[in-house]
Amino acid sequence: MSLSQFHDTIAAIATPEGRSALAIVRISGPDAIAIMSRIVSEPEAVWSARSASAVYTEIADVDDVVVHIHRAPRSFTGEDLCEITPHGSPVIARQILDLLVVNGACQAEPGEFSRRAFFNGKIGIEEAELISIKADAQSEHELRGAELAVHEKFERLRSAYDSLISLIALVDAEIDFGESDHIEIKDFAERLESVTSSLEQLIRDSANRRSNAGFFTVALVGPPNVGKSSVFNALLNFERSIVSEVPGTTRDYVEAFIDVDGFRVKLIDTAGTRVTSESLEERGIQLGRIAARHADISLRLTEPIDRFPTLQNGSVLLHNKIDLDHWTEGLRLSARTGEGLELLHAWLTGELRERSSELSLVALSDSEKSRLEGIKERLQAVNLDTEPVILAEELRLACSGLAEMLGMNLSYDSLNHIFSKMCIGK
Ligand SMILES: Nc1nc2c(ncn2[C@@H]2O[C@H](COP(=O)(O)OP(=O)(O)OP(=O)(O)O)[C@@H](O)[C@H]2O)c(=O)[nH]1
Ligand SMILES: [Mg+2]
Repeated sequence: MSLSQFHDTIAAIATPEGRSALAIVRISGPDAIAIMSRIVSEPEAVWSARSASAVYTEIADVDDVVVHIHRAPRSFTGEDLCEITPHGSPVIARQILDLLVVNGACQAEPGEFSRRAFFNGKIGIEEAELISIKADAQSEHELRGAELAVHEKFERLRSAYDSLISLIALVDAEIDFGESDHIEIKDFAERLESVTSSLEQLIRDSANRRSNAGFFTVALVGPPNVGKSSVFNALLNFERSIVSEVPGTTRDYVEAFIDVDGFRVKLIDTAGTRVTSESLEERGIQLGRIAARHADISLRLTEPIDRFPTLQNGSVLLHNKIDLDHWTEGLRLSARTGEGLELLHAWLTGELRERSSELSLVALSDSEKSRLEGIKERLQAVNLDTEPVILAEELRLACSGLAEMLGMNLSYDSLNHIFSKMCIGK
């Protein structure tokens, strides 16, 4: 039996548009199984299917599909839920969704399946936030980092909440039994101060968080012909940027994503820097400089004839063409023979590890930050000399703000904020 508070049935494509072996279309709600059985060639099989079982059937003129049937309340949303798996073409998935809608389902809003799961008590607020992260993460490190950030935030909020609850319990006991010697004022003040400073620390840590948008940027810079495009292609393992012995070959900057030991890296090949009278080349050089300035790591390439390389704000020297002359110091490689490429990879991995550990662990959204500021200020304004009844009320108000951030008594607006960030079908 469904305990769901929702009366309509929603449907959506849960997989991204594009080529894939299989796709998933989801339908959830009180009429999910009835609507499902209207569009398949074996309705009885769907009707009588046990929860968490699969039925292989056909949707006429569309595709043969597998339907996983989950009955309320034993499903992700807590409602009757079917997951239809057709072949991967987006055209097929869309035809199935259209059929479900024609037969009575509504198109789901972004995050609506998770919203239902939350309201029906199937997932908590932390899990809901993690679902969104799991759908968006582009690299292993981004995923792990974001998971830790969410976990850390909730841990710290929970700990502040628990401490406040125990302080409120003390004041309540004072109100109920009048046992004033139960409250040690000095101890009480210290405990309250420790909650306030833990919230302050949380806000500070999140302000320090350096966002890297899920990837690091590495720019290859230097004068013409040192082999920037050759190193770029070697790291990509693909001929993406044009290489030639003519200085000034790269005019624009070229970008590509690579994976460096689980880190997602945007690699940028730039136009060789030199004095030129050509306005197009000059513009290309300027754009390259800007890209390099914003990069996390800027690698300044040299070749044997480039004797006195100029290093700018934090760039790192990388000697190329060691097949022509031998360098004994620093990072060195030959894009032509591949010698030193592995060492460059290892060096990059080390640098990225170090930089990612600098990213603070806590992630607060702007609205969470301002709510926490409000709670902190409320706590700082608490007057311990006041009547216990008023004191309890002041603490309760601050505590209810934390409760809301922890997913208890959430307002409609804050829920919308969380779920609307998710994709459709989640
Ligand atoms: N011997 C040797 N030649 C190399 C090496 N790397 C690149 N070259 C050659 O150096 C020349 C310039 O290479 P590019 O990769 O186009 O150099 P670039 O720095 O991108 O040059 P611009 O785009 O003009 O700024 C080409 O003829 C390459 O084949 C290397 O490791 N060894
Ligand atoms: Mg080039």
